[in-house]
Amino acid sequence: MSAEHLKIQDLKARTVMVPTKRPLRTASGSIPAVPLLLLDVETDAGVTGSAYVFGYAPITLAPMAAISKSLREMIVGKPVAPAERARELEAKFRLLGRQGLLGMVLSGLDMALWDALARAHDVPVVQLLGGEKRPVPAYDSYGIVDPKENRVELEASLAQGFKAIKIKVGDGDLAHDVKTIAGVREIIGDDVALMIDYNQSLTVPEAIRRAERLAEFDLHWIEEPVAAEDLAGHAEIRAASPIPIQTGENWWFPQDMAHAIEAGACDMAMPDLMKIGGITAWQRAAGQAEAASIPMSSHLFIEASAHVLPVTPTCHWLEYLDAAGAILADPPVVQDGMVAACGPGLGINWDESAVERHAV
Ligand code: SMN
Ligand code: MG
Repeated sequence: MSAEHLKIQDLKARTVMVPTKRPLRTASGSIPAVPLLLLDVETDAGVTGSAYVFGYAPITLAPMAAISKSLREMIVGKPVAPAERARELEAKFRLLGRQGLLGMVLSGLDMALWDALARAHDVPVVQLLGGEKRPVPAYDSYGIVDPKENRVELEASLAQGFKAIKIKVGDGDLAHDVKTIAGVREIIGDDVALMIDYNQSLTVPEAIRRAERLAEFDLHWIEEPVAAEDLAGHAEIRAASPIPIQTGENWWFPQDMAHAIEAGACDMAMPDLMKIGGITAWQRAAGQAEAASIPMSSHLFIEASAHVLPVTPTCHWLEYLDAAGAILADPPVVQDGMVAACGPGLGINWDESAVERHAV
């Protein structure tokens, strides 16, 4: 069935607050429950494409639902052609710019359109992108941890086969970070990769100071040490740091990625499927990472990330942080520390009773 003959019939948006299995505490604030916008693109072939948008804070949900309602009028009757819809909507909002809630909804729409297109062909999205459902190495992503309190959980991650763990740090001084990291390293051993994420909480001099002091722990990366938009700051830290610098979850569309690479801001990249512009834009970001020989990991969006990472030339890690599992009929599965794409489509099927229970 060609995309020409698959038309958008409706766009439905629902909002939920989803409990997370783990407290999502970062040095720049906590997310006690996950605000999600659920998008369903209904088509004239009776196929529905589904995706979700991560709202970060409850305040985003009503405006994003309202944006979805207005977008509906612009796309109903048009073909399910994600790249063409993205091109059209980018042009339409050129004066406004897509950074912020509009871009988040547009990316969610892009993911739902790719889901609909793949479902209409009864294939997983990764296959539509020319790839295979190759399992991708995943790291278990924690919030701020206390090695003593979280020992059992960390050991359970290892038992699940994870070969990498990320923890959030920066909630105290350097001595506190050293104590936490040493404690986690003692639990996971030297053969499991350990990443740390400062969530933009340091100054450049402090980040350099901490990177130098933490070199003994063989860290896999230091993530977002300073404000995401401080590319020069990231580059300065990277030049001084004995530990690779990771960033990207806050890049808006491939243009931001180009600026970061140009600034020499990072050794590794981890675009967020929602902020980078969905599956359509992810492919363009992946091309940039390949050209710059930068390993590329995902941020959140486990289900869709499992479809785009296998066709990402510099595929690195999939972040396993289960934001939507509580409202999915079949949440993503980790097999020996790897995650494989599920289909058809993105493999996102709502657990409707759970959606109802968590509706806001
Ligand atoms: C993160 C931040 C905000 C919400 C979820 C996750 C974090 C990460 O920066 O990289 O996991
Ligand atoms: Mg992060």
